[in-house]
Amino acid sequence: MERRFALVEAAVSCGSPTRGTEGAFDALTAAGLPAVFGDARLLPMEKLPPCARWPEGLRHLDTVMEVCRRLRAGVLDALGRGEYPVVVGGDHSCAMGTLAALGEFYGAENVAVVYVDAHTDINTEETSESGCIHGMDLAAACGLCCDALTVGRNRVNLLGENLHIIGARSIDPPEYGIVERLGAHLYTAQEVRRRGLEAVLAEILPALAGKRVHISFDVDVLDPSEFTATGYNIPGGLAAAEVERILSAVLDTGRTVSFECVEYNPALDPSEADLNTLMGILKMVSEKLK
Ligand SMILES: [Mn+2]
Repeated sequence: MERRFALVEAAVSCGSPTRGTEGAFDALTAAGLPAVFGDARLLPMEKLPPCARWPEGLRHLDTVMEVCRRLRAGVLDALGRGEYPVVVGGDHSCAMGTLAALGEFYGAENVAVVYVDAHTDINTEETSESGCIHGMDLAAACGLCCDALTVGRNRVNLLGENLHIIGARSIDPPEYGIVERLGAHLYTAQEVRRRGLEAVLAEILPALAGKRVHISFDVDVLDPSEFTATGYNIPGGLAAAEVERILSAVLDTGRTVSFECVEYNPALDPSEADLNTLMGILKMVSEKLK
């Protein structure tokens, strides 16, 4: 049977310091993304205003959590209809909503995540220096954060041992300890270069056996020489060809159940050069899934 897709919008930027990522769904839709995913069903989201007040250490908490609650409902709706959710952020705080849906639908212990990102996003509200929630989504999904960062039914939607982060190169000192304590797997961009991408993939892919796999792709993993339309341009990143290799290798396992693309900021892309780069990557993803 042919796979059917749902394109689910996560209209949030205030989990990050930079506005603009809430426009990514509209930009990608205008560029033809629904057709790329076989005339996907669209689940657009109202653009909520950033809130004016928040508790200490949790910037724009109410808006971020409302987006995540709506996103969870959208992803659950897609899964319930047998559709394959393609979540379009938005900043990476939306991963809390996606993972809440996946953890509930499949059972937290059955979910594995391949997190392709320049960051590890595994601060808690205690360790974060910025208070930006897009740096806490993995800690929240693994149940390490306060109740205010819980989305939906489960406090834990992902076990650390099933988390594989690849391409990170901007990591806060406390995050190393959290990764270790959770038993998560971290492959920095430096390690990918030192060991070679294939050696790293040869460790990750077998670990996905028996799991329902979610790919969370933050465009900031790309090297700034190839992609700059995102909140952080961190040198030493991966080439687009390397990112395509990672995504296609994971998709080829046949184990993925959802895909997420975050942190593209069309406001920083007047020439649409990066939109074209991203559409190329997403076309490859859709071909692998068809
Ligand atoms: Mn990132």
